[in-house]
Amino acid sequence: MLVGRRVLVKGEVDSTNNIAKALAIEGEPEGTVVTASRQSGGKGRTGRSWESPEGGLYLSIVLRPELPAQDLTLLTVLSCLPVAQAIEEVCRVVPRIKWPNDVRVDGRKVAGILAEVCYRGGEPRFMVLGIGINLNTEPSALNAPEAATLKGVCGKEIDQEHFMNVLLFRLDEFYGKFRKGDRDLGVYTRYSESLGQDIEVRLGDQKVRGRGMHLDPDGALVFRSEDGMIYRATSVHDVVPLDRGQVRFDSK
Ligand code: BT5
Repeated sequence: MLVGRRVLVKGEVDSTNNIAKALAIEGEPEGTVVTASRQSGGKGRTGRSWESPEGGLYLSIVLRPELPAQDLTLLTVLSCLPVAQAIEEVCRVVPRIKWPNDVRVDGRKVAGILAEVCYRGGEPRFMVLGIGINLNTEPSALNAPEAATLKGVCGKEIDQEHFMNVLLFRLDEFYGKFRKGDRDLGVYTRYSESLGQDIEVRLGDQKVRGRGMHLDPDGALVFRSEDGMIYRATSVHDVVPLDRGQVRFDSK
């Protein structure tokens, strides 16, 4: 087992992604997982925040995939799959994946993924895959109107340790296959809420309505807009330059 061979369990932190990044810079081998019971500065993509009160699951994995940059984008997109599978296995509901990084139940977000790829000298050095799941979070503690919690969905408290074990097993299985070139796009498509569906995609400041067609090999979502234009939506992970003088993150 690679993913989860070392698991660091923390109380409150600013962001597990920041801790995992700091460890990775110091040479932490891949597979290490950092979890926390709360985050004071949980991060979403492009500067958004991730509400992280007690009861949720917050974890970040150090990965060193040695793959070209386009594969890292696809890896980010497809990593929703093991999260959805773990939820299905434990909660007996079938979640859907909204491209690029949302896992939803009945149209409400229960989990999100933030991958940060750190480059040095133009080359990807490592990737931190951060996953936030509203496990036993009290809905009243979440200031996110479209959120749902798994406790609410299942109608009972989820055993966090069991969930974590299932999730790490699924992530390890997924990552092992991905590194060998197995992309599991068929399985992904079955969980997708974006492929073959009518969707609305934000492109910059614009919202475009259309129908999801397929994923390009780099994880971009290809869709046809209502006026017949073909679009490629990209940009699924945050890029963190690690060249000297440009590193900025909080490590606690
Ligand atoms: C995400 O961003 O969905 C990525 C979330 C990743 C969180 C994990 S937790 C462990 C690791 N450490 C971190 O600091 N981050 C990662 P994005 O697609 O940008 O979605 C953010 C949006 O989701 C917000 O603007 C809110 O609208 C909504 N949101 C915030 N907190 C939420 C929550 N707990 N549940 C559901 N939706 C939420």
